[in-house]
Amino acid sequence: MLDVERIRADFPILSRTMNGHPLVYLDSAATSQKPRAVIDALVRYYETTNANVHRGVYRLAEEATQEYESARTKVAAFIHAPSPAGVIFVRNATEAINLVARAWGDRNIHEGDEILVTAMEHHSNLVPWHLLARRTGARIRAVPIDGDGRLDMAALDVLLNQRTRLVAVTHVSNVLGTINPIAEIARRTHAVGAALLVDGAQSVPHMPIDVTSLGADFLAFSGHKMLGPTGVGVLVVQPDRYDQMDPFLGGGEMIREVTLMSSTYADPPWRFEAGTPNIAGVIALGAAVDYLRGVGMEAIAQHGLVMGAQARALLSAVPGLTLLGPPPGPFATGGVATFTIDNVHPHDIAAALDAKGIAVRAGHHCCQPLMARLGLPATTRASFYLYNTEAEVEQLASALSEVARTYSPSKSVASMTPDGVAAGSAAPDDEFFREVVLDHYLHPAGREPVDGPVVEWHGKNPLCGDEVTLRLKTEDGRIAGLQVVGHGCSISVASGSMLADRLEGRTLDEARRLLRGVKAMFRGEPLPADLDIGDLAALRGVKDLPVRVKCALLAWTTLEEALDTPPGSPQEPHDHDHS
Ligand code: C6P
Repeated sequence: MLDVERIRADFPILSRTMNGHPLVYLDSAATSQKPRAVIDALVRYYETTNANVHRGVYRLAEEATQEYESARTKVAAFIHAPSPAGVIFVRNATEAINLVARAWGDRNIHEGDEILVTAMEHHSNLVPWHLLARRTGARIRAVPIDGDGRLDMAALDVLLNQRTRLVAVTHVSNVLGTINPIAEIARRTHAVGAALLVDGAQSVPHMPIDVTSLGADFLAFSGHKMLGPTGVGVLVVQPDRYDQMDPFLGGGEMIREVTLMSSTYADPPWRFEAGTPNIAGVIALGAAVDYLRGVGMEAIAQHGLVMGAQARALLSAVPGLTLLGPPPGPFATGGVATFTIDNVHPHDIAAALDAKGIAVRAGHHCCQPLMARLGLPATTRASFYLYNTEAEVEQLASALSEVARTYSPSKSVASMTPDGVAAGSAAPDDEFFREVVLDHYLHPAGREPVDGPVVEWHGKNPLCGDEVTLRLKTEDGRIAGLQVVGHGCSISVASGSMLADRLEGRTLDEARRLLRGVKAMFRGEPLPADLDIGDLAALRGVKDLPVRVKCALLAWTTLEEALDTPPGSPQEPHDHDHS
């Protein structure tokens, strides 16, 4: 059992308040908080040891080099790499995977070869392979998941074949918490002669890892998710794969000898660390590893299971809430609780929680193919780490119950509670904002169909899955009919409803003028004194929330395109992306 109160005392940020409440940080899967020991390591390096590494022939530079290389030894021991030479420092897990795609992939993957990914991969473990496939003519194939959010191992067997060169799979899903059976996947991958890359971004911070017994040829992870600073990540390479890799970035540090016409290269890992590395970051990552080992990775994994189980029990009692992924245990870490609530957009959930000081992530979590597989535009995710308490999970559950009540279709606006509100932290104390936005959200205007010839435009915000379709009928320079349909968060739907409200029956010039005014308002610019924006005034505060400005503008930028359509042009549905 962890002494969580003692651990919390090591994390200065956890004593902050947020929107008048103690901060409840439930977004460690995005990035973890940092203990004092890590912050001190950064500061100490700059105050006492700052010099470039592997270059200076003076004592200070030797000290810096020694600390940098000692962090490499710590990281190697942490994940049981065969030797520190197998540990390459990069910026993050994303760069680690891209390094494999370039240094190993460009040399070993050819036209007609197959790269196997899975339906639960983060974009970081998809896009580098898309790019590689484009460069080489290789083919991407994807292992599906089953209804419980687990990998379909029978499908893996069907997909693996003599053309498979690489299997790239996450160890733990950042959305579902699923733990993939890596050792078994490695056995099957190696049986067809392919290599295995494991994305350890969500596993290395949360459980004991032995890269060799996992059977991973490559293991990628990020320091910032395991108490370390941002800007430092790790690629672990098994020794027998080094000879299959070409240098990727060229420059200082990675060379043995350079003439004007050619160069030879340093041994790994330095061959893959061109230029001055993130010295302070690497040293502080070493401090993070010390901290995690001091607490104990077994105990941290156990704490994740306890948090996850408690979250599942409490959250499943929230009306309309559906949890995704397998329950914590052998098939899931418990480090994440990802869910949807009927009739409430994830952005609204996150904003309402923020108003209570609770930080969670909402959106597609950089897993758009997984969202498509689940049939969801977005979800909300609470994620836990060693400093989270059972009391925080209780706070989360009770705040979510309030959110569910606020959005229940039978809810009357007048009886809303001040905090658990749609618009949430856009203006947590602004009653006008809350009431007007929620009213438009629950009873949107402009839903009635428009008869006759219309111009139809479709707008989408892929960040959160918000969509809107405008059907516009014009007669004699006037808007004779306007239908606004779609789905999205409260701000996006309310803004579309206000648009319909304000524009029906207006001239096209008036519509353009209002459109310019609304765009100016979201840029924080003053409005012409004679421009009456009606309920739209309630959205003024959104200008301070850049992510939500996109939600608020979606219907308006879609309208702009509809208005700019030359008369007589084909009235075909048209997709436009306003991300
Ligand atoms: N996932 C999340 O909120 P970087 O950005 O390179 O440090 O990590 C990328 C990455 C790769 N794989 C997995 C499984 C991940 O979860 C992440 C990062 C964060 O889920 C930020 S999108």
